[in-house]
Amino acid sequence: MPVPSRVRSQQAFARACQVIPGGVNSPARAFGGVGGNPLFIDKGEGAYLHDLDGHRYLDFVGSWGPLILGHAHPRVVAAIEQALRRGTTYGAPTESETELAELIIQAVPSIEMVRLVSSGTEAAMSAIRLARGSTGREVIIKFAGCYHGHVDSLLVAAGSSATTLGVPNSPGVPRGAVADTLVLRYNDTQALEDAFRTQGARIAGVILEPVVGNMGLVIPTTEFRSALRRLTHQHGALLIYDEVMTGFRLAYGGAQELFQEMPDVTVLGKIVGGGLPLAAYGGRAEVMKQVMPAGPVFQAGTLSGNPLAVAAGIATLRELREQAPYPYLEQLGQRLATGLIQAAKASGLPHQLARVGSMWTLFFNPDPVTDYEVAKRSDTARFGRFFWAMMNRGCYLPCSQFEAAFLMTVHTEAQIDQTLAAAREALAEIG
Ligand code: KE4
Repeated sequence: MPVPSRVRSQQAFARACQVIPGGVNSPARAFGGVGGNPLFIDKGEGAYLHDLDGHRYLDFVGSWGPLILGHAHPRVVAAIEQALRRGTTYGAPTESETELAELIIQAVPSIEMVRLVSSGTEAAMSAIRLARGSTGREVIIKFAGCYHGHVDSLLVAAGSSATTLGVPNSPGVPRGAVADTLVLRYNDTQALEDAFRTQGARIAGVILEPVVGNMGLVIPTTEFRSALRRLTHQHGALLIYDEVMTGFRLAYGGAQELFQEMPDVTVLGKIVGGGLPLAAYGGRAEVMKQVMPAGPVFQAGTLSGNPLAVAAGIATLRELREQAPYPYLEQLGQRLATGLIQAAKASGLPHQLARVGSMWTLFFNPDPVTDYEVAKRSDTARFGRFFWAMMNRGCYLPCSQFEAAFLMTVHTEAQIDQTLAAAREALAEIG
């Protein structure tokens, strides 16, 4: 397979490396897990990314999840343009923030009140502060391989690029910051029972990705999910669903709608901002009323509820509510998964295809991936070769085995079939 020239991206990367650490503004984009240099993007259009060298790619990253409607969706663009003409930010409340809050509350079963912030990290950080502040306790349980942004106290055995680049526990995170963070194995119900039996009275909250994207896709067992709800309820700890990736993705009401679960606090991001910097945390009113200025738990932000991001979020949620694209996304996901499994079987390569709706991962792993230890046994070198073989065939996948890929409402069955044809060739090539 001829490798297309990417000289403009290489020149842009070299220039960026002079002034930006690693040439990127987030390590997840650094291609550290697959080798080579990141592509520099000229534009996105619908299901496609265009790089500086004029190559077009079917996009299965969607900016790591936000772009469920594809790039530059007309309704989202129009909403941002309209808001832009009235200014970009006021540092004062607007009715549009209330409108987005109402949309979120209508959509997400467990949310009665919500605070808007600017990133998933900020939302997760605020959610654990709220858990500690509202319970008066200090221990937070997280699960190895789950990623909740780069807040110190959760940057322990974190997934996503903290794993891709092999730095689960980053320098600069002081021991004190993680002294009250208890890291357990995902899907390990016994370990969860033991933790609550021995330290239940100290546990402020448990935070998890209800379907993990940051180890690659990992699905919770029903036993694990019900133990989470039972034990947190029994011991007075808050159950925090980090739905930054799954919110509005797996269902309009997120994973908690899919699983019919009711966490105490939900963290949202990505889709809820329609591709602009906006995230949120919300939950039961009695808990959220602890947040300042209604209550004593501090949290603030200059651009929280930014009018442009709110406009993009409202347009996105309205489009999702009206179009209800989840059956279509499920149909596309089934088509893709079936074809990938067939292609991987034909190649004879050890593989696992994990999928929930429009989130999926092809693991190069002989064993079903149920937790971080298993995920880390995946053949990341082979994943890297697959990544580039697909890229050279016009398919832009997440640049790490430890990331989920995403489908968009603008993907078509023909594009899925095109992708499967590329995958058959790519798997044969890397065999
Ligand atoms: P942000 O601070 O990046 O907006 O959100 C942090 C976050 C929180 N929770 C979950 C479940 C997440 O997946 C994320 C961010 N996801 C990564 C990709 N897996 C974002 C990509 C990046 O870091 O550049």
